[in-house]
Amino acid sequence: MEKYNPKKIEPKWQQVWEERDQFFVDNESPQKPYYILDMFPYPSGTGLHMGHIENFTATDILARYKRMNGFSVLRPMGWDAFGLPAENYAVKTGVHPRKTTNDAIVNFKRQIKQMGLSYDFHREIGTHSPEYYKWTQWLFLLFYKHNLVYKKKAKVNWDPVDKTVLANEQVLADGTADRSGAVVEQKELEQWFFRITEFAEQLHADLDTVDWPAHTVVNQRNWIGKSQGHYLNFNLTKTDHTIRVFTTRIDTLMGATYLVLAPEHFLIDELQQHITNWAQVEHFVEQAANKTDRARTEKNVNGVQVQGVYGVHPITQKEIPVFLAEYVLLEYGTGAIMAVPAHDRRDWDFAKKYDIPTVQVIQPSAEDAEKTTDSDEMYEGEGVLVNSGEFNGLTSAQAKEQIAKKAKGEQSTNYRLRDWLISRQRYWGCPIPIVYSPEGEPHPVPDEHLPWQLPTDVEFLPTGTSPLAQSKEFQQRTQEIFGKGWTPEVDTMDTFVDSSWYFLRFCDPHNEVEFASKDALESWMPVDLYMGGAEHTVLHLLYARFFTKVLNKLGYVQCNEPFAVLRHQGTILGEDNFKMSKSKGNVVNPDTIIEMYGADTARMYVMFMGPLEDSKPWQSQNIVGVHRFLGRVWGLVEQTKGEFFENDESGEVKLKHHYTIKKVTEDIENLRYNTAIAALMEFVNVLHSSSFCVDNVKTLLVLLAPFAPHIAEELWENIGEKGSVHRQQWPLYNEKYVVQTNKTIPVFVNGKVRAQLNVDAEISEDQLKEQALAQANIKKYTQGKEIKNVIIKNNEFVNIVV
Ligand code: ANZ
Repeated sequence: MEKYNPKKIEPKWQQVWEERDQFFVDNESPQKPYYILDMFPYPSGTGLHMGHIENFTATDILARYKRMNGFSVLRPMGWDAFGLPAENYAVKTGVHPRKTTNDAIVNFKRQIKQMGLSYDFHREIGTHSPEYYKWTQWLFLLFYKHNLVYKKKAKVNWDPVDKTVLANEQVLADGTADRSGAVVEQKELEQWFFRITEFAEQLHADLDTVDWPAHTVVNQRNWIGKSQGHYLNFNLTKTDHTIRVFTTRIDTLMGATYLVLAPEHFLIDELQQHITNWAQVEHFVEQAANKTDRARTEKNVNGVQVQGVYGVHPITQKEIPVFLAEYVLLEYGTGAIMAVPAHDRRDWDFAKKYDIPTVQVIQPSAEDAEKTTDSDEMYEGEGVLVNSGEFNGLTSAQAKEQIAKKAKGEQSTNYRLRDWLISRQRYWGCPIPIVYSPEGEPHPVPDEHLPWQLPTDVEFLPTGTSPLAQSKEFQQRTQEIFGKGWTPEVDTMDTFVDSSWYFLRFCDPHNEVEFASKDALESWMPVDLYMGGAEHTVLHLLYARFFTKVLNKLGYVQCNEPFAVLRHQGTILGEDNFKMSKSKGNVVNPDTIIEMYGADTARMYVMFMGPLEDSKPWQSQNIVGVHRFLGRVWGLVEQTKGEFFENDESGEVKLKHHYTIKKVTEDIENLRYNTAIAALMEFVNVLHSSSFCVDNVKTLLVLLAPFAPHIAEELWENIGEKGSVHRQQWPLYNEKYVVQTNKTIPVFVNGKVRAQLNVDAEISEDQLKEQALAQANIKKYTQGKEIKNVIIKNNEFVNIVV
């Protein structure tokens, strides 16, 4: 008998699949279209990491399974190929980013093929290719035409080492850049923006329509930051000006003891003649201007009083002081607040520091008072009004209405979301297709000049201006086409723009007249399953949703949300339980694993490690176990080759056969691969210890095929079957033979056993609860009583607290 040798069979089948073009999927009337997408990788010089392997294997299993169930599966792969690492490498070594990137892509593809991943490489795209970025530019101009792109001077985070603008989330809490470590500066630059704020409400509301992990939805909502509140005007003494504030807590108005303006607020200059400490105010404004938003808002209560001017409380008509404070940001709400130190943590800290009176106006309910961890005097929740004159005794909700009426508050909804700044002063990105007339007016580059090519004659020196500005060819090209004195835009686009629409291009990647045809988009979109890491995806997901909504509104795509279902794989940690990192020396390299055990073992082990969405440590001895399992499968099938027994199976084998089909099917549908693999292992154990017929082996190989595609294909051939195992119909089970493994679960009411339930061992908690409450004897003990809690522990007992 030949031994299991993955080194021999894996390259063989990879070549056969490629020659047969096995994973090609056509756009011509696909049957049951199903779109499975991985977050496409940045092709880094270090190759695939374990996170990629986990992500791509998980979707590969589903893709292969879906094909065997008669679906036309769109499973593409491409490269998010523009970006800083390749450019920084060029700065250091002089090697052109295109070369570094293309070399990395070759390596990624080699590794992906070695893993036996079933991508349709006819649909490969790279965001750095002119065929692709032509359409990125076309989309930019479409947005421009519809007033969804604009240019304005903006204060930006400037990294003086990388010499580029950074997004807020690239600036760490201590005010340094996450990549270079430099202290980030603030700089005013003319920048291009996408008007994403116009879609804030839809981006918020439509989160109700997607099947995404709860914490990802929460992150999206937080980023959008919707809040309902009121605008309210405070008159000022000595002038006709008013301070307009935005507050979500107008019910606390009677506790407002001072007003605050952001240091950049326009009123400050207008009030200059009345301000008696102008020098102090001016100095404060200047020093605040150099700080990042984060440095200004985190644990910072620096401020200064604006002396000589007072606000007038709209209800009591009392004068209250006006301050400038770093924690109030110009860009949010109106850039001014009414401060209520008794009910807002930052106002509280600020008031303590500057000795401002505090008035408690909200009394928590007894229950809330118990829960709150706030200091005795500071309470941020809602409750009942006190010290509020005519409003005393009202609840916060009632008071919001009545106080708003009396103080002329205007109801309004606000969003924390800002417009998306897309200009980058870098080379390795998509050129912004804009040229300037000699007068400096921006004009779109006409469609016939797209792709507006990225020039190649640039030096990779970070000078602080965009590298494209040094390209002679770029300047000449612009003058030749548009005329003397015309100049090109030299900034490139944020690479998030490239990845905001790539999933649309995959539907129709070779289209030369449209970014994708309507038919193709209608066939495939939205993505049925989108899979990728949970980290760093808030913005990508938001931007992709924004693009989809714009294109939906303009009639280009039919769907309103791009990703119907989203799942995140958990992080694979090093053997030492720490995040894999070079410095810790705990990185497991996929190439080494394939070399040692083969791709089938690597795939199966990574899926067997634990629940897909959990983070879990690599364990060398366990991968050996998985490898041994595949060896057992090999031995079992080889040993019995041609010598199958009659169809008269022992009862146990038959039951296990049907049970395994059911279990593996349901587990794959729910991405519970670890338990599916465990079921396959049990099945093999039973087969080992009994006599069985050929049907059992066929079922085993078909069920194994999505997980370990090479060995399944080889053994399929070895037992004399025709055609690819991956083109077999997924097996069906017969309910009749699926024995439910039942168990008995005691049901307690207030700690006393009142019933015994006989249920399927895998019953869901909800069903279990329902069944327990429906028992006659349980009803007897719960009737007419309030059910306070139903505790279910690992489906071992139910305890009802009344
Ligand atoms: C009075 C008040 C009393 C507030 C209270 C809170 C608690 P969200 O929910 O995030 O929208 N605020 C408004 N504009 C601001 C700005 N530009 N910079 C910093 N803070 C600002 O937050 C809205 C609340 O944040 C507003 O409600 C305001 O403080 C503050 F017991 O007004 B509140």
